[in-house]
Order: sequence, then structure tokens, then C-alpha cells
Amino acid sequence: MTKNNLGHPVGTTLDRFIKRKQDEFPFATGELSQLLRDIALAAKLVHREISRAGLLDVSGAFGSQNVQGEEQQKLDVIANIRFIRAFRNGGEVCAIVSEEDEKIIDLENSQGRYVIAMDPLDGSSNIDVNVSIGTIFSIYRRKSPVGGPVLEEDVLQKGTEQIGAGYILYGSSTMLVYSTGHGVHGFTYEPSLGEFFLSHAEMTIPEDGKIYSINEGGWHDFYPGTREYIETCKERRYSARYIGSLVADFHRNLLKGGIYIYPGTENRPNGKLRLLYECNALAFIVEQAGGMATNGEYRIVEIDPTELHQRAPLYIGSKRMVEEAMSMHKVLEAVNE
Ligand code: AHM
Ligand code: MG
Repeated sequence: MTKNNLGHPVGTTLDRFIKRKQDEFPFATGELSQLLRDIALAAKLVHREISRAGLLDVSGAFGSQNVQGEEQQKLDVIANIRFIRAFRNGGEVCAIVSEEDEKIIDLENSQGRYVIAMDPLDGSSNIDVNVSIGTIFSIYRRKSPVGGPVLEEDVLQKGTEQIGAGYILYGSSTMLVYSTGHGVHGFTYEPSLGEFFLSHAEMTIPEDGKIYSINEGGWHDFYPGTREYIETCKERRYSARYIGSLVADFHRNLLKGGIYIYPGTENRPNGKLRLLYECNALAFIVEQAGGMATNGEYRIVEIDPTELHQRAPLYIGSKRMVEEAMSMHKVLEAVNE
């Protein structure tokens, strides 16, 4: 049987894995473990909804818009409800920031010591066309005292404050990938047994890669530095791969080596992706896996958030690729000043 260097055999159930991990930390209270179980439960429910989306008419527009003015899909709403309910029932979380809700969701659980930032179903344009989509989550410890009201400072924390993060990819199989700061662990869902099994132990991203992922439709809006880097990728005959679902594009590059870029442009200097519940979680994972995530200038996780739904340009993936993209970005910006 394949074993990773911590002795966790591939094939271990998520539950058992979490339990063993908890036992490695003598003072762990078990709350974080329970929180991860809540996430896994919601993921199973969302997996079920997605796999029968075509049958039950739950795909398609819901008829309302989210806070970014984007059309909400039924499955976005369903996923949001599932995750919120799982956290409320679990009792460890006091507040949630969700892509689908303008304001902080106060779970009215003043004893909860954790805060979640999440995009319950990312890649909404792919929901209706049967293409991979994902859930992204970050876990923080609340700053304000337990027992009191939830404050903005509890949710506006830098990515460096994350105590855990991860994503669920609803693809050809459903996978849960997470880290609590001690490596990255990937689990594959076996629907007939209703269990996640450890399938990707101690995940690391190749230091370099040959895949670049960017929506080149934005070419004419890109800064010269972004274009220069893409030209370089083409000259080297790298592969262009872009699904348009961040989790799926990220996951592929994590396994194979590559870079994902959602750049800032003159019209949208901060790009499209949201710092708190899209960029930070994946930045945490990629750094744990040995890769890099920046906004073209500095680490994503060091950006001080000022708004719940603020955006950030994202350069994420294999270390060498991100470094090279950043160096071109900076040099050409300087020439054009
Ligand atoms: P969403 O949160 O509305 O789904 O938008 C986020 C998605 C990412 O998953 C994806 O990488 C990106 O938007 C694609 O954007 P574009 O269509 O501009 O390339
Ligand atoms: Mg999203």
C-alpha cells in the first residue's frame, strides 16, 4: 500500500485522516477537525445536487443577481445554503463571508471561534454547460473575544492569518483538497460509499511548468508586461489551457505544473477575482505545495483587505513561472512610466 512520509496510507478515509492529524497535535481541541467534517458534508450534498443538475432543473439562472451584479445560478444559491447550514449546525463558526452575500453572515453562534470566507460555487458560467466547477474556502480564527458580537476585523484578515484553506473540485470525480498549514492533502469522493478517500498524499506543485492559463480574449486590455509574458510562453511552445473555472484550472496546474493569471488591466486594475474567498485560499494551498501566488508585485496573502468583496490580480502556480511573469510585469511597467 502506498504511504506518504507521515504514514497515512492512500485510501484512508477523510474522517480517519482528520482524526489522526488531530492526534498529532496534543492540545488540539477537535473543533477544527469538526469544521473540516462540516465542509466535507456540505461538499457531498453539493456533489449530489450537481450530479443531478440536468435532471432536476436546478441549473439555469435563478433570476436574481449577486453583489457583483452577476446573475446568480440556482446551483450557486443551493451551494451557498448547503455550506451555511453545515457551518451553522456544526457550531464552530461564528461568521461567514460568501461571494453570494453582500454582508457578513452572522451565524448567531457567539461561541464559535472560527470565521469562514467562501465562494460556495465558483465558475458559475460553467454550471449550465456541464463543465467542472468548485467550492473555495478559507478558515480564520476570530479576532474579537468569543461571546461578543462578530466584528469586521474578524473577517477582514490577511491571507497570512489563515489557519486552513482548501477547495472542492466537482469534476470527472469530486475532490477535496485542503491544508491546515502542514502540507496539502487531496481526497477523492467515492459516491457509492459516500466517503472521501485520501488519493493525493502530500501534494507538491512542480517548480516549473509548461502550461499557461489566462483568458486571452482580454489581450487588447492587457498591460505590455502581461502580453510579453504570454508571448514568451508561445515562443516556448507551452500549452494554453483555460477552463474558465478557477478551481479546475488551478488544480490542473497544481498537479502538472503551470501558471494561472487573471491580470489587472487599465480598466480593471484589480482584475476580476475576489481576494478574500478566491485568491487567498488558493494562495495558501499553492504556497503549502511549494508554489507562489502574487498580485504581480507581492504575495497575495500579504494584501491587507479593506472590503469584503475586494478584487486582486492573480498570478499563481509554479514558482519559476510566477517569478518570470512578475519580472516581466515590473520591467515593462517601468519602461512605460
Ligand atoms: P465567478 O465567481 O462569477 O464564477 O467568477 C470567477 C471565475 C473563475 O472561476 C474563472 O477563473 C474566471 O471567473 C473566469 O473569468 P473570465 O470568464 O473573465 O475568463
Ligand atoms: Mg467565484
